Amino acid sequence: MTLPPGQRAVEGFPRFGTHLHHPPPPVPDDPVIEIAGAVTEPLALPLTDLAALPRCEIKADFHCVAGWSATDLRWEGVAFETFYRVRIEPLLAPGAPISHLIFEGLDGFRSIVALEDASAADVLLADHLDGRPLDGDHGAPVRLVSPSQYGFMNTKHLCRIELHTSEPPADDRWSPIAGHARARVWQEERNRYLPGPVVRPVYRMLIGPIRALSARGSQARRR
Ligand SMILES: Nc1nc2c(c(=O)[nH]1)N[C@H]1C(S)=C(S)[C@@H](COP(=O)(O)O)O[C@H]1N2
Ligand SMILES: [Mo]
Repeated sequence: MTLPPGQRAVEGFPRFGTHLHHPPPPVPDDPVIEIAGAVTEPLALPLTDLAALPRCEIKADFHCVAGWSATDLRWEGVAFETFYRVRIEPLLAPGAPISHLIFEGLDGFRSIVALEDASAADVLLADHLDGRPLDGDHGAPVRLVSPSQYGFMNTKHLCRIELHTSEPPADDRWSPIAGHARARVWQEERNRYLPGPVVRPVYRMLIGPIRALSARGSQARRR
């Protein structure tokens, strides 16, 4: 098993995120994905609509920028490329060449992903993990899965996709640990300003505390 540079395999699949100890957001009774930004008219797409699109399944490792990797996860859902072509493209304003998308979660988390990266064949709107519906820890009711990009691109609890014709400013752009704009794992694009290998040891120190806090808010733990 080969992992991307600077990654170490962990046992299982921990809950992890900037949500820290906060419990997962409640899933609305009738969840939607809002499509907004450079569209002729914003739309709230009921999640039940995903069932009308062809299903796909991938097996992939998951890599957090802090340095842990969960291996051999089986995700099911709809290929993002399909969703984009069938549900988003018809809404686009003419002459609005989309370059970036903002994926937003019910907890307010956001990831800014280049359309080129989101269009890769292994990028999914996933609603199942290892044969079971996605739980709160891993992003219920649906999350973005982009295995070739670090975890922070993989927005959980997805509720909104905003379309942009140029790169929007990142929320964390002034932070010394600002995430890389592409965040490709095999290129080790961890940090916006510094090379991946340089930030490895600093990021690794964050794993313990963030993991412990995230476990405190875990759905599994409160069951
Ligand atoms: N909505 C939301 N999505 C998120 C996060 C978050 O805090 N909130 N954290 C990101 C980070 S940093 C990582 S590593 C992965 C972790 O996914 P997991 O909790 O399923 O392991 O989710 C990403 N997506
Ligand atoms: Mo992460």
